[in-house]
Amino acid sequence: MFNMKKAFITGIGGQDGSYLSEYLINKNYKVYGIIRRNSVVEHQKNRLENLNINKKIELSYGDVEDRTSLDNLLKKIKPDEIYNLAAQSHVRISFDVPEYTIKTNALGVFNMLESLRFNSPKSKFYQASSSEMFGRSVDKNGYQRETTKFEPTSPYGCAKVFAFNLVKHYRHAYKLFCANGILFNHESSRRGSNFVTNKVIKSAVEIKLGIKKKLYLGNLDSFRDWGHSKDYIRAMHLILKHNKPDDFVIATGQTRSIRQLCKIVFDNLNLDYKKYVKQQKKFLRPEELKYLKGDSSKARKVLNWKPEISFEQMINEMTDFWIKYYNKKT
Ligand code: NAP
Ligand code: F7E
Repeated sequence: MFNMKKAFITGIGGQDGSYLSEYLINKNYKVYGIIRRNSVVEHQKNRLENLNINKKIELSYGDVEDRTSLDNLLKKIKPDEIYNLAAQSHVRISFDVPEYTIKTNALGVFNMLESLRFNSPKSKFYQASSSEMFGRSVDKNGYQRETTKFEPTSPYGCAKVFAFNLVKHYRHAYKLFCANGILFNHESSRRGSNFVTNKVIKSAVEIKLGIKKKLYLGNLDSFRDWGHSKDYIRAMHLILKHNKPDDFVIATGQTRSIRQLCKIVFDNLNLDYKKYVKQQKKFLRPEELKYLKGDSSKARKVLNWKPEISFEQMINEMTDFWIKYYNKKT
């Protein structure tokens, strides 16, 4: 018990937070996290509830917009590692709630860094930066990498760029161990079902089972580089294990359009996606990020990281999840 490493995770109840907790507990870490108050108590720890690690995590109420809660916890815990995963993480919704998105995703990071600086300056800090920061920008050879300039196309992306720069600034100004993981899209059966992969898969299964007739989507012609969350949380840990704070792109290097995603998912269920997929205006964005394909050579070389779960395995895992979900219900 004596030499147990301590990790503090914001956004612990999210997709990545829940996988990261499991991963670190298996590595013998003591894991702390903050959750927000929810008026439906049963929803408070939804993703953590059924995990056998639930009892091993120490949860407190907290919010990255509430500096007092952060100060109290960091002063007491003095974690070895801090993973700042808290965010309003839905890009399209960031156009509906830009102020809340900016407060959490930009000012929330400022609160975390200030709290770290004054209460636990020896902690290593990981910031959940995003490929959404690249926006319109693609290098000539069709990839985005650490040196590609940022041209964000959403309130979400703009807030993440602010946070990215602040993290670098605190690294240089105060000599703190502050690192950015620039993660491309990553999915799993724990992904929110209003993100495109899980929305397409859940709906395709519902159509197969006769629960639903059509699937309404927005832009079918944007491209994304999709990996598995389990591979990406390993990268977060490696980034903090590295001997110096730095910034790393984490991506598979493969890109597919939403249309291709639909074809693959529906084909797997012996359905013709063209019969069921319709476009609806309300799912379009005021500005779209059209194309993402990440070059993660730096992480592969320096951190010895590479993705282990293929796109096809991920799609199968997510499809099986929804089939089992509906089988249990009937
Ligand atoms: P997620 O499932 O949406 O989880 C986000 C978590 O943040 C939720 O538990 C949420 O709590 C919490 N949260 C929101 N606002 C908060 C606040 N003000 N204070 C404290 N907690 C707050 O997202 P994810 O997919 O796990 O992503 C994790 C992080 O990586 C996010 O920062 C996201 O922006 C970033 N990222 C994600 C991807 C991706 O493809 N998944 C790619 C690049 C970067 P509630 O449950 O109470 O809402
Ligand atoms: O959209 C298109 C949509 O919402 C992917 C977040 O984790 O990754 C994620 O952001 C694409 C876009 O993810 C629908 O227009 C079409 O081109 O699954 P998404 P995202 O916006 O790429 C980045 C890296 C993050 O950091 C974010 O936190 O799919 N699309 N029709 C649709 N998208 C949604 N959600 N719903 C549709 O109906």
